[in-house]
Amino acid sequence: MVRSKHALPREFHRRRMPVVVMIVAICMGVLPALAAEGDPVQWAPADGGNGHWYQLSPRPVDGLDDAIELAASTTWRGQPGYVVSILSEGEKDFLVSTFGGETLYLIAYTDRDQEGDWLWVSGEPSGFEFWASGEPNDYLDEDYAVMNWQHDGAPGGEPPGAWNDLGGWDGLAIFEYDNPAVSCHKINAKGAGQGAPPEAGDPPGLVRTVAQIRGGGHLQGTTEAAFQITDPTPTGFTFVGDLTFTTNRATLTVALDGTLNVVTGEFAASGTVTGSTGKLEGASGTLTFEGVQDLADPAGSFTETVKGEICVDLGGNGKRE
Ligand SMILES: [Ca+2]
Ligand SMILES: [Ca+2]
Ligand SMILES: [Ca+2]
Repeated sequence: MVRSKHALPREFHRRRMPVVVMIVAICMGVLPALAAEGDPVQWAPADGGNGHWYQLSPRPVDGLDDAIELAASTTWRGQPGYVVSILSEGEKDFLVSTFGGETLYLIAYTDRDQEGDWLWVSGEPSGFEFWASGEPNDYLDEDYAVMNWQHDGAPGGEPPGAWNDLGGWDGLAIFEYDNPAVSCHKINAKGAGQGAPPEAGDPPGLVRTVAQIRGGGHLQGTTEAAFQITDPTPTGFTFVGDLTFTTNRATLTVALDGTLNVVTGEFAASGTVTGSTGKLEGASGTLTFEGVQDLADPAGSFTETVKGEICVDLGGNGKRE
C-alpha cells in the first residue's frame, strides 16, 4: 500500500475564490473579519461556547504527529495546546466563523490505529461528525482529517467546515486550549517606604522608591518603582512609571500614573498590570495607591494603602513550580 502525504488524490483540487473577488469582498465588508495569526480566540461561554481558545498553528505542520508535538509545545494562559477536536455543531460553527470556511486545516480526527474507527487524538468521545458527502472514503488509504473541504463539482460545494479524510497533511492546523480557571482577588494592603538611590543612566527627573507591603496577600513583599516627574507646579507634580512587586513566588508590574501634592505630601496613583512572573504569571488587574509622604524627612519616607483587584489563571499556576 502506498502512503505518501504529498501525493494527495484528485480530490485535493478544490474551488478557490479568485483573489480579486476576495479583495473586493473584503473591501466591501462582505467577508467577516477572520482571526489570523496572533493570540487565540475564545469560544466564550457568553456565546454558548465551551470557554476554550483556538488559533492557527504558527507554521505549516508536517503531518499529524508534527502538529501534536507543536501544539503541545505552545501554551496559552498556562494551558498546553492540542490539535483541535470538534465535538459539536456549535464548535464547528465557531471555527468556521473564526477561521473561515474556505481554507483547509488539519483537525485531530484519525483512523490510523484502526481503519474506519475515527477517534479524537485528545481522547474525547466521538459522536458529532461533519463529513463532506462521500467522505471519509479512505481513497488510496486516508487516515487524517481536514475541515473546509470543498468538492469541485459538488452541487453548490460542501457546506463550510465539512471534513474530508486525506492521506497526510502539509499545511496549517487549528490548535485548541482549555480554559484555565481564573481567580480574582481583592487587594487591600498597606505599605511603608522611602526614596531609593539613583542608578547609573537614570535620566534627570527620575525618582526611585522602595517599600514594604503588608497585608497584601498575593502581593505581600516589597515594591520598587521608578517614576518620571512631569508637569511640576508650585503645589505639586504628576508622575508616571512602573512599580514592581516582588513576593516570595512572583513579580507583578503595574504602570502607574499619579500626582503628588508638595504642600501636603499626599499622593495618589493608579494603573493596570503590565507584567508578571511566577505564581502571578498572566495576572491582570488594576491597583490604586494612596498615601502621604513625610515632607520633613530627607529620606522621603511615606506610607500608603494599596487597593484593587488582581485576577490570575489558576490553570497556569497549577502547572508551574
Ligand atoms: Ca474541542
Ligand atoms: Ca482511513
Ligand atoms: Ca477522502
